[in-house]
Amino acid sequence: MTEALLAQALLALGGNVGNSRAILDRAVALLLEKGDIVLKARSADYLTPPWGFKYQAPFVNLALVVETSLSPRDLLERCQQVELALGRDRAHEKRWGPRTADVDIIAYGDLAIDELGLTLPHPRLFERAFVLRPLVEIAPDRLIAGKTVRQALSEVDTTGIKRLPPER
Ligand code: A4P
Ligand code: MG
Repeated sequence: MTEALLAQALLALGGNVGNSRAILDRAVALLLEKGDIVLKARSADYLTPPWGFKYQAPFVNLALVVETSLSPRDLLERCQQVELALGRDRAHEKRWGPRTADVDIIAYGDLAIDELGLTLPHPRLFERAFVLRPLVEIAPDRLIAGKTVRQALSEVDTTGIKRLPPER
């Protein structure tokens, strides 16, 4: 019997419309539902000041380490299916504006690709404390483009980011 090859991937989730913690919990459950994405670690939830477009509500962000038998494209498609299932409406949202659930692939193994619709590692990762702060909790020594998550975090401004206590 041949086993499907598993890749380690890092996912970043965020949202600022509705009950974001409940919505992101649901997003995690939906990602794992089919069994081809296996959770290895989940960060706490963080409350983060809006990045990019500043005049909007704070976000809730979290990060996941997963293993998956899905290809990078299939993983992206799954992430987008989950966004849609949770009511994300790409047609009516502005870039970097409010959204119910955003699921980004931060890294997939050590793959570096820059294709239409999929860039890995995520192109804006090193500018985003809202990605790096949750991620350092679960993958501090993970190398992304030659840099550890810990080192990348030390180079961004984490002002205003708050770790949220567990809800239950
Ligand atoms: N895409 C390419 N590479 C990837 C990848 N590695 N992972 C493409 C996921 N998607 C990737 O995505 C636009 C397109 O990127 C997708 O169709 C996919 O094919 P999008 O989610 O609509 O992104 P966007 O809003 O246009 O831009 P970007 O930079 O991905 O922004 P985000 O991350 O979606 O920004 N502030 C805080 N504090 N926390 C947040 O979570 N999020 C946003 C939204 C803005 N400000 C925020 C936060
Ligand atoms: Mg996205």
